[in-house]
Amino acid sequence: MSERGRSSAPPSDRQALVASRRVTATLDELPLIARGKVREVYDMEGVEGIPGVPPPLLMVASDRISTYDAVHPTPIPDKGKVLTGLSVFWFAKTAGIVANHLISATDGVPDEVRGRALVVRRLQMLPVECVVRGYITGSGWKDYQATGSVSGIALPDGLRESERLPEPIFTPSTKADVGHDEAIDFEGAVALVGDRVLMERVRDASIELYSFAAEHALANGLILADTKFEFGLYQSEPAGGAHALVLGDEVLTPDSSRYWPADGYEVGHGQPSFDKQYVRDWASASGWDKKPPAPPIPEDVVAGTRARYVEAYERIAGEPFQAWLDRTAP
Ligand code: Q0Z
Repeated sequence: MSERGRSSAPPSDRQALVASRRVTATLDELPLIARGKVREVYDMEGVEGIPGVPPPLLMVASDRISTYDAVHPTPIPDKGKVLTGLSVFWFAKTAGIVANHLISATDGVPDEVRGRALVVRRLQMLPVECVVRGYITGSGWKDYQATGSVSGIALPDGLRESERLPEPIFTPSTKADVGHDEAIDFEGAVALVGDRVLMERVRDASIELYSFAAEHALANGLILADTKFEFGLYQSEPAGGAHALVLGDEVLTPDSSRYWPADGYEVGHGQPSFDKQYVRDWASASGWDKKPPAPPIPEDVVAGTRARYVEAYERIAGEPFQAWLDRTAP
């Protein structure tokens, strides 16, 4: 007999909660708590209420795409599903390095966002972006050219653009609410987090995650030039329990990382983005001044870009993208 049916005693608060909730809410019933350029976070409070355990969150990836920091009005079909599938792949592959926030890609996920949403544990996020670089490019290349260092780490003389570094480096940044994150050194991260030993664990886990992923990617024809992680603390007990370090947000996706095709890699200049290069090339040639609003993307560029995202999934996860769609279908 069911838990509710067994007793004639009045239901406990817990039983009332369980009995009153629907198994899965629809998206419009959930409070939006954070919105990024291409993703949203919803509060699942009341959906899975367990006294003493913080209610989970729902992270939803859209099909929106940004180039040059501006979001285009044209979606890339399945981009949100590719990125969500890749995050899940990496969460599973790296769970032995560090715990992560993933609860489920199916249970509790509203039908309308199946495949592109994850139910995750609510964390107390650390106020630093944990960037790891294995190659010298982007803002790291600019800083190196200006100072010979990145994030307070002195690098060898004579590095050329896009060159592989002797070893991966941890180059944290602040989390800006608006505008760009500001590069800081390790001591700056320690000051923000307020716990040196914790920050050392975060740095070491970040470098281990990057090294593992870069090796896997390269074996599949992709260079992982750099990536960004976000960590949080999870209080497992209702009160007074230990705070566990947990990997959150999205991980090792093309939106949080720079993936380059290994084929054609050449030092001495910038490398094409594995996923966004068609859009960037088209946007540059279109005469757009790269200031918002971003222009609509033509059909053939959308199709080519979608194919690159699917190819990234299949190369990294080592399975047809259809397998992800099948596993997460309502
Ligand atoms: C991450 C963000 C996004 C906008 C909140 N597990 C967690 N616990 C608590 N907070 C977060 C997470 Cl992932 C959390 N963000 C960043 C993500 C849209 C902002 F999809 N915000």
